[in-house]
Amino acid sequence: MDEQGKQKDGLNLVKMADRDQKTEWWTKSRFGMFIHWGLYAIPAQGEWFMYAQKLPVHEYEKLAQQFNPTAFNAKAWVTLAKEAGMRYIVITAKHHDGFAMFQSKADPFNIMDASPFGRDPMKELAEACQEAGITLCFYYSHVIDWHHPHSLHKEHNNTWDYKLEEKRFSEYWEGKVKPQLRELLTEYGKIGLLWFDTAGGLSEEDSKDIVQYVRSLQPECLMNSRVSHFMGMGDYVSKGDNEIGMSGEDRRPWETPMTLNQSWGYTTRDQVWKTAESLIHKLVNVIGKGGNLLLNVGPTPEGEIPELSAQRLREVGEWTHRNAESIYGTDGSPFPCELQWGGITTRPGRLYLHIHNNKWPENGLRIHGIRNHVLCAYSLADPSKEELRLEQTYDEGLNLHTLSLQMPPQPTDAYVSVI
Ligand code: FHN
Repeated sequence: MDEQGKQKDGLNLVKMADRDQKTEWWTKSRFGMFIHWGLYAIPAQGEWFMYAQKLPVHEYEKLAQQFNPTAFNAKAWVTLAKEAGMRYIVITAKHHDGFAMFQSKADPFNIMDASPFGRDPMKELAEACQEAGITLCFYYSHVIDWHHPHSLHKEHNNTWDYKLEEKRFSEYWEGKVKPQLRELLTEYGKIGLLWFDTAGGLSEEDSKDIVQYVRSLQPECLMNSRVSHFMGMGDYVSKGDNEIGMSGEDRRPWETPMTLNQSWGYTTRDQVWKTAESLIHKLVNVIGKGGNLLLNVGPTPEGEIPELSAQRLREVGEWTHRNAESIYGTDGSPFPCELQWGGITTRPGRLYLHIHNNKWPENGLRIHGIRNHVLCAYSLADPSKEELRLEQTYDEGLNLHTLSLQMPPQPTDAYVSVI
């Protein structure tokens, strides 16, 4: 390698090390709560309501006058996140409808100035998170804003109130986006990450501008890759919605945003709910591939997380709490392939097998390729730590190491064994 190449490589290594250190709290957390909450909860047809109905701005603004979520209790939301085993919260500070769910001097279309509520839910959440040791993060729709006359996205614009050719993007960018980001990053304490969304059409220059801007305000605050559609931007990769992907696909840390039903914002129409069991399997799938899961709830217009969602999260929480050791701070599976029976996480000296109850082969589970001498195996959720029967063999002809493990006497639905 020539001198220039070496330097470049060296730089990349330093950058990777910096990145790993910066994202460490987040990769260790593994599981977060996504919250889509805004005026769109009132019509209860999801967060794209304004766009789908082509509702004029002056009509949509009327929702703000009705928005009075007096049942909102930041502590209750944070407690639920903790019960579920989630370690960070990402809430929509502003979604595509342009309504700020925080006090904003930059735009009067915000919860303090345009609604009768008179409270800043982001302030209350910041306090509750701080108290509970949960990291607060903000979702901010930086390109799509159907309320602002000058926001400009590649596809999804408010063309019923505003003419595309009259848009002056810099007025939106300098007049709303940057001032509001400043508010979010200076008024609410330390923010874990900014979750940007749908950057279609954002120029490379503006992408760099926003990254620099955030860094100048809170250097430690992470940004997801949706900050820009240019390759490699942001501190980690946001997968597509509900997309888990393959092991080793991303060289950077990654996260799957996932819905509990099929919607993000509160809706009464969609009643197709994932069961707690399937959520645990999705969590296993994600963490087994080394990623994070960001699981969404859509609170009601009154400010409550619907009981159907809360109930599922608590059930997932029973599992995450029993198996915490195998989740937080672990690495993904050393095997790049999909495993029929579940997933694997690791930490030095330990291999956690998350085996789905129905997938136990009757005469034991066989895993090929583990050369280390396995000392013992037991079910992590079993308080007595009773050892499971195991056998390790080596087939010289095939050069194949095989570990056979017998099923525990009383397995739960999705559970964990430790080796
Ligand atoms: O359009 C949004 C959608 O409303 C929601 O916020 C999701 C969450 O990942 N992101 C966008 C679509 O990818």
